[in-house]
Amino acid sequence: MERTFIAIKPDGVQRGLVGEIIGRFERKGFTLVGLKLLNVSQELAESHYAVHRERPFFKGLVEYITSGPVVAMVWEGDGVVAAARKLIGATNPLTAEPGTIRGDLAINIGRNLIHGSDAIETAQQEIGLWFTDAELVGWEPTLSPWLHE
Ligand code: DAT
Ligand code: MG
Repeated sequence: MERTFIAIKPDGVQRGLVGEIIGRFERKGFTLVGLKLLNVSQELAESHYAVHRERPFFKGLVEYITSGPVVAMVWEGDGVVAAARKLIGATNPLTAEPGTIRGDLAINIGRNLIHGSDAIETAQQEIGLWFTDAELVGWEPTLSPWLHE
């Protein structure tokens, strides 16, 4: 089953939007299989954002993600990687569509609330970086027949 890595960044936690954001994934019908609150180390932040290492915003990005607690999650479901990106919206919240998490709840690219893996391979890599196998819980929601024909 397809899985993706989602993180509510420190602004989402500080602004009290954890429940709001988790609720959107729950209401869509995806299955939560991993969840923890953590302070992100410099090392984890730099590994997570390694692809952006040469970008001018890299230092600020690492400072932002390490600036307070983050809610790290793994969500499961058919097509969850791409669908989560749609729920999240465009990187710049000012251009993100209304109805998306960033479009509804944020205004600044440097405070865009949430991370979501951009591809299936990236998701597998990020899940392995943030979670151990023992921290992931596979389960079959009893609601499943009402979500899948
Ligand atoms: P996304 O988070 O939508 O996957 P990304 O992977 O391109 O976007 O970039 C990672 C984060 O880096 C993004 O959430 C916000 C920040 N970022 C991206 N482009 C930026 C830019 N041009 N200026 C400032 N921050 C930027
Ligand atoms: Mg990205």
